[in-house]
Amino acid sequence: MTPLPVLMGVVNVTPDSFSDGGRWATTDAAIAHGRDLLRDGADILDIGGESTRPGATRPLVEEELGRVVPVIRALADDGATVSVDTMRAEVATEALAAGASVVNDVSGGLADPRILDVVADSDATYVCMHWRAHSDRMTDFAVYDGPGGVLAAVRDELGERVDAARAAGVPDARIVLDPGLGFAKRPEHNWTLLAGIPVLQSLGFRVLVGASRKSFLGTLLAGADGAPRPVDDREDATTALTVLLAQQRVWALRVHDVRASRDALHTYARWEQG
Ligand code: PMM
Repeated sequence: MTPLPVLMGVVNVTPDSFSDGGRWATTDAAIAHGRDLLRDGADILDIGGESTRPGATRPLVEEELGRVVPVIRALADDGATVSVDTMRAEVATEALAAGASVVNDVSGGLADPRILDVVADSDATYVCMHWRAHSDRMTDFAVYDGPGGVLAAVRDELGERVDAARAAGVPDARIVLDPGLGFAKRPEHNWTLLAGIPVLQSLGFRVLVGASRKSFLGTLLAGADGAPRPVDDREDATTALTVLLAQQRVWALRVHDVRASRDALHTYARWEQG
């Protein structure tokens, strides 16, 4: 059997993330949450200090550093594999020095191109996500009118980001691609991208997907009054996607409820054995 996806557990050290804003906003709460996720079966912990929910404004670099560095240091000292969710070269540098081994850049090097040099000068894995604009403006960029629609655009734009990473000296083996669900994407774009994972895999890189609790699931599960399903009630849909994406042989899944996805993968693995 091909390997199961790696589970990346989310630790948002932010007051305002859409999925869990404020719940782990202090250093101690974030460290304790990271340890809980490890016990639940996380393979990687993804520590972020900038909310990317639609409309969010950016923290100062000092604020972002103050949020993530102590959490990364503590969890890396525990022996965890730690990822930093940042678009900033300075934050990536400090995170790697504190023990992170994955740089998860939701802008794919567009927000701060120097981050590619930081990654090239390290041994870090680079998660290169499809992105078009910062969160305060991204909904204006959710337009995919070209030939092949959203799937061709995301494939081609990720290909351009791969070229930039290669030019900075990042080897292919350290690059992971991510379609960036919800980032300048409307619900129908997300579903098209999920159905087109093999097209993105055809670029020849590992693929990571972050679907957990996102608003397109809230739209899918809207009540009879049209109100989206609240963010804390999208877990069953998220877990269904965990199984479907495991069948697609993605390399990693970025999830909030690691235990639910771990149980789903365990069940899937047993099913595959027959
Ligand atoms: N989504 C969010 C944040 N970081 N990183 C990657 N690689 N892929 C994603 O889809 C992604 C991400 C936003 O979700 P959150 O507010 O729950 O962290």
